[in-house]
Amino acid sequence: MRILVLGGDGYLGWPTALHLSAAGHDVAIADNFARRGYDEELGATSLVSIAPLDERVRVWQEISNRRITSFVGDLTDAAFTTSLIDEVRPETIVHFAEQRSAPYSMIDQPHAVYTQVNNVVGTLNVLYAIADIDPTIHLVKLGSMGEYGTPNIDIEEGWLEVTHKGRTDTVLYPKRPGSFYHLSKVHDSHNIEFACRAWNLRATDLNQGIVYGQETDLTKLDPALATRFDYDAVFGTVLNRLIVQAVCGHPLTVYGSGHQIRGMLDIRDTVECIRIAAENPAGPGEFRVFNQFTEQFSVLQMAEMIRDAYSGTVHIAQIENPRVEAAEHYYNAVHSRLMDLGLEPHNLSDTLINSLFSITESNKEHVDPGLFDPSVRWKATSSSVGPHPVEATAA
Ligand code: NAD
Ligand code: USQ
Repeated sequence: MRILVLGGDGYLGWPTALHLSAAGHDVAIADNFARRGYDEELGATSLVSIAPLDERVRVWQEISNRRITSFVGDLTDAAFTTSLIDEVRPETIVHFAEQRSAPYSMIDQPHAVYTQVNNVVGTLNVLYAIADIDPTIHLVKLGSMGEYGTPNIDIEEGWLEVTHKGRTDTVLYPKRPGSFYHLSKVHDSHNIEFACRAWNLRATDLNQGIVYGQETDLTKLDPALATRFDYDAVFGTVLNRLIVQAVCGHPLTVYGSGHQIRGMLDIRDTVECIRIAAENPAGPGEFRVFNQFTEQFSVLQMAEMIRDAYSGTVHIAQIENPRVEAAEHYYNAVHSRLMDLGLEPHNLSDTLINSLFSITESNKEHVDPGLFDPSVRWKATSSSVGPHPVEATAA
């Protein structure tokens, strides 16, 4: 099928575009390079160097003889979004294209506003373009497990049956997320569910857990196909960060008790989940929610697994938590729908952890230890300096 990957230059969007292209789909991608701009703003870079988008696409075509068409533009520009979807005429849109860091959204007022405008307006523009151009397009939207927060009851897949004063209804699962970024995903989910109800659109909201890993079979084929590997305190996700810290001899930055539990998945499972969701579309008018993670761990458990797997000495530091989040909580999230559709998960193992150790070892001289300690606190600040994503230039 024809698939448009929005955010196709990102950590997950690029390997997903490769995976879908290799599976025989006709893939186009769009991106505004905002993620490369946050690097400039924060003075951080991916530990593994990443090629410009035009080079990535060219090398993939040389290796696979398959073409990925690329477009450069901003989804918050409604005219761009509409003309993009009109030109590509996809059967499926996979939407990764959002500001995705919780700490970035909590830097100050301009970053919170930027995050919510970028994410909510971009998604609204996509919904309007689908409704105007072709309501049969299946939207596969990346949401987040963090939308749910840490409720004291089991987390269901998107919907909850509630009996109240003797009457029963099925309602969207109540959300209590922990950052303005995660809240942007909740707002998206509500907007998408409404668009399915009002305009008969079809959508799959993938409430994804925290992704770890840096390689898929396809990104390994050539250095120009590599995806990002972030370890800084704003964009690095927890397991990737702790691995780089272990190799560099820095104490592992466990925030607080480390008893926070999160759903996790391997990047190889992310790309496969997207393929499965795309090839098994939601029905007309259906707002479908899958919880996309494979295992759950506490942060401390992850730190201990890394310490036990590493050949050198690893010190675990339980530092003051810069975030506002529950330290001790119940966590039991249903995640069966992707397995029912055939996902065969890669569980976190010493083999995977060791492969991340060796990726880090080979790039160790580029690590900036100044990026390890948390730089953003969840207290309210208002500053006049806002985000400045790089200018979009033609790919
Ligand atoms: P990423 O920042 O690496 O990729 C997002 C891409 O979207 C970037 O290339 C960025 O330039 C682009 N983008 C952002 N705003 C845009 C706009 N307005 N117009 C066009 N392009 C825009 O992030 P990622 O880690 O690949 O995450 C992809 C998606 O998956 C995000 O929606 C994120 O919230 C979600 N997600 C990620 C994780 C994770 O652990 N990385 C976990 C759960 C969910
Ligand atoms: N944490 C530490 N030490 C660190 C970094 C993080 O203890 O050095 C803790 C945090 O306090 C938090 C947990 O680890 O409790 C996860 O933090 P994270 O930065 O890995 O993940 P998070 O902020 O939740 O965001 C990431 C992605 C986001 C995605 C989300 C999935 O950046 O795009 O939506 O994971 S989920 O967590 O399921 O919402």
